[in-house]
Amino acid sequence: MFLWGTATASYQIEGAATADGKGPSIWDTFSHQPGRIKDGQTGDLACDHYHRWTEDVALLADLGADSYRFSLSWPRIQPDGRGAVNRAGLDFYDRLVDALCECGIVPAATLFHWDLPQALEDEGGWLNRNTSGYFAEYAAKVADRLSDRVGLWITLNEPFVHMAYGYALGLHAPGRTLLIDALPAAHHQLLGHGLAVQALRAHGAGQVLITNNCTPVRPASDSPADLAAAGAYDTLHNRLFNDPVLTGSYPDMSGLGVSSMPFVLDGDLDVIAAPLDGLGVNYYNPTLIAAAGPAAGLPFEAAELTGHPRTGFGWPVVPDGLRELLVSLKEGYGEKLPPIYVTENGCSYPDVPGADGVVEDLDRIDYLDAHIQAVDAAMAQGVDVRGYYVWSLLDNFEWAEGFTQRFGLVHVDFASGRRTPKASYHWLKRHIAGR
Ligand code: IFM
Repeated sequence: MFLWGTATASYQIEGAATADGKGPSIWDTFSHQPGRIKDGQTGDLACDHYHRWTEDVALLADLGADSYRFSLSWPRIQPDGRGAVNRAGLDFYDRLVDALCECGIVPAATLFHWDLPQALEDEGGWLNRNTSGYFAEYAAKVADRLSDRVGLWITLNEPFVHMAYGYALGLHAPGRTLLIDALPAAHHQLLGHGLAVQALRAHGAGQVLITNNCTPVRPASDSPADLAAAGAYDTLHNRLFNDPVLTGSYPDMSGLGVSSMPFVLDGDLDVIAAPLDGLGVNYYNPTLIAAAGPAAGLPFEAAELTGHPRTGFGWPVVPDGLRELLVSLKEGYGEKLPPIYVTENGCSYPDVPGADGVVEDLDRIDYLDAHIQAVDAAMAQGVDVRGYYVWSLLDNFEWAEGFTQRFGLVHVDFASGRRTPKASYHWLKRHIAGR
């Protein structure tokens, strides 16, 4: 069965930052630091989903969604990232999962979508190998309670983005600026993934995936320098995260100036390469890469991909990039590639309700229509795609951009919390019903 769904993440929608025993996450800390988030916003309230979740489940049911991808807030469940479960926190997800099942919606639960417990960050976060083990313990506790009803488990969301933005560039929590020295944060996330797969399976989980953010990489020119830079970027963004999971080995990192990775210990890659039931793929746009000047800290830099329409975020709209990506994964990994779930795809536009309250987000309809056609085209080329999740169900907290980027099928008035389905929601509802 092909699953039509929508996706969200805990810190982006839940609010209730300190409710019912929840501990602080690195995003609670980071968003309260002056200058980190546009307009000084935080996720303290966000969409207040923690209190309005029944409304949101009703929206999913009315949409006709087959599945809902959400993430669990680790510090809501283990306030310090280890030890005893905070019962109220896990109860929240238990009720959500029950309500989804009652509506016939398959819960797709992501264990980690970037809101690491601050207590673990205080010990080094993902730079500390111990975090991988704590992550597996958390996975076991959650699966113990929910695995009888959760249909799809996703260990990590976009470990590349968490490493790059959080540990290399400092644009996201925890705000570290280590450039290439952030690599241990990649490896320890992947090790945590592998250990969590074992824990999930031991505690009754069915289908287990990882979600990677993937981008087709294009060189800015045919010059040897740009070609080498594009290769290096492809290694860092895509292959560093797909290769170990799917093939049990890391790619050659020499294009990035990395000759050894001493933090990779014997046996780690066997753990990381545990067989999966699917690969989650998040696609937004291709990336154009040029060689960086000698003074730059990394050998590449992003160039502007021109000739395409742009979303409100300024991201190029390139639907065929999704087909190209899916086909290249099949060609690159062959038999080792499990079924693919497009676990995120979507766009932000500055949607404003009209005088009649209607949000006519026709750009989003065009965007979704074209990208769904791209998935169809990839399937026609033999790629085994099992699901498509729109990012996002609701307008929400877009990390460093605060509330300035609206990705939702449903408009949220952040002052009142009022939800208004946009024209794209009604379009997708008809589309799902028609398939
Ligand atoms: O909002 C994010 C999400 O948390 C991860 N993937 C990309 C989305 C849009 O930037």
